[in-house]
Amino acid sequence: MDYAAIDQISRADYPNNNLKDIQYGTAGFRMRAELIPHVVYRMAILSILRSKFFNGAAIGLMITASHNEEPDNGIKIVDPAGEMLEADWEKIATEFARVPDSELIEKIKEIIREKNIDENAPALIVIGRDTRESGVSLSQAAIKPIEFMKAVVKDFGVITTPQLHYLVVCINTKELYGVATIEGYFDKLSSAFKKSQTVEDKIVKKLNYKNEVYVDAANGVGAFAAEKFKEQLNNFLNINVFNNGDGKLNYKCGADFVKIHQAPPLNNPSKPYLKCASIDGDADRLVYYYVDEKNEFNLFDGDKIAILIVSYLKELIEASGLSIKLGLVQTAYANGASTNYVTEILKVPVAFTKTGVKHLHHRAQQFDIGVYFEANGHGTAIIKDEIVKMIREFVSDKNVSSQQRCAMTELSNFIDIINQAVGDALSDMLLVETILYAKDWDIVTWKQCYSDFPNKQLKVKVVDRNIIKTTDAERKCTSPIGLQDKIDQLVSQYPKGRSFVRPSGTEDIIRVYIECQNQMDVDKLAAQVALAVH
Ligand code: 16G
Ligand code: ZN
Repeated sequence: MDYAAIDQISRADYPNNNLKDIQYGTAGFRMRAELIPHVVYRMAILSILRSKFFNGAAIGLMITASHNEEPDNGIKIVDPAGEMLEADWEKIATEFARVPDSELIEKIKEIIREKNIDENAPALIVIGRDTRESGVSLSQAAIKPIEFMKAVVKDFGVITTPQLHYLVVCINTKELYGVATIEGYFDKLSSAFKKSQTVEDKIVKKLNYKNEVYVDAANGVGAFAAEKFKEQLNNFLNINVFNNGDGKLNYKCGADFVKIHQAPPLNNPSKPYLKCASIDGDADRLVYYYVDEKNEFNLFDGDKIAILIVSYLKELIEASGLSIKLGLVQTAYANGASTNYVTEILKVPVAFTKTGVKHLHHRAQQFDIGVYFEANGHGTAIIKDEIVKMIREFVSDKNVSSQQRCAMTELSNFIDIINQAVGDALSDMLLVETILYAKDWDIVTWKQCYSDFPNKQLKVKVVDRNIIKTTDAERKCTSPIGLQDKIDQLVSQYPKGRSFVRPSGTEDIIRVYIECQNQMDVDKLAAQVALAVH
């Protein structure tokens, strides 16, 4: 390893601008783009070390600030199985980003010693970036340490976050999961999608399903991906992309805007009852919506998408006659009506975890098929390898009934449309369309599954948000003493009331969530809980 060169480039081109409080948060580092170059340079070094730690397994580096505004940028590391960086290394990442320039080399040596890394082991890093202009020079910063650390880089340029996760998994499974190219990604998902609509017995005329969707691409990288799917799926799904990059990234558009404002994005097509989807700036979040003839806005958030997927999977599993343990993972933000629907109507178990994709992902791995979604639209389904194998074998088993085979073939195709590595807005959109097609539903029928309980989220500014500590998947707070009792007492005055508070992992605020049987109660309880937090 050429330490002298690493040190010299660090001091000359990527000096630490003394950001003492930066932190590898729930989704990596995120800040103003001009502040981040040294963090990117250092994270590339760290990723190479991590790859050597795994004796050359590919590690991903995604340069994106997701739904943040255009002047921000960020970086996150993707582990070999396509998952988010392990918690232990998140801590190292934070320390490593903060060390002064003069201690950088010493820190690298310390990580090597402590993690018992073979300096001469091979290393491979896979880089992607979103459409932000700052991403060009930042990906150069990420490539810089390669030659001094005996590593190999595969730079895929502008891609979506889920595509990067997919590529990492493909490389590390020696392409068992899929072909490790962007074309491989599109081909895998598109052909499975088309196949799902050409399964024998299923080609019946659809009376309600409309194979047309309007996609708000947040003026981000998802626009390219959506256009590519449009091309590949031409007769199957008519994709109309708007906010396709001509406007400002994430400005009054995208999944985050639509979910928070409960309103359509800029440039929304004006016709009522159009089936619309909004994705975010790096295409890992999805919500659906439509506007009716009274101009009323109807949202399908992560909860509604999750329920559609769970109900479909449940039907297929039942029809197949196989014993497969299906479960849903949600966070405290999931609307209570959605949880009730899954447990009481679908009779599928629901588990809760803390906010943050990695927590949901890990919990979902405990089911044979685990579906997980945050209400904000981030989620996917994961299937145990042995279950996938069993399903595939079952499809070619001659002793099963045609009804069972049909269900298993459908399930087998459906699995290939899922990006199991991470929540993927476009893969999720194809899943939704596959299900709506299979059920022959229009968007209004989907809406009728259940109605959300009225709810509200507030941000409360406090001096130190870390005073609030939580337990039970963030549904109860343990500190400050007495606060939970106070909340319980307030909530008990409202029938079907629910409320929890937690410190945000991405902003310097406390988040307060309230749910009641009517909006008036929600507003009243919200004001009371916010006051209690102050
Ligand atoms: C991050 C998380 C997202 C979570 C959000 C919560 C990932 C990839 N992203 O954006 O899942 O909902 O943080 O933010 O894990 P908060 O802590 O400010 O509420
Ligand atoms: Zn995102």
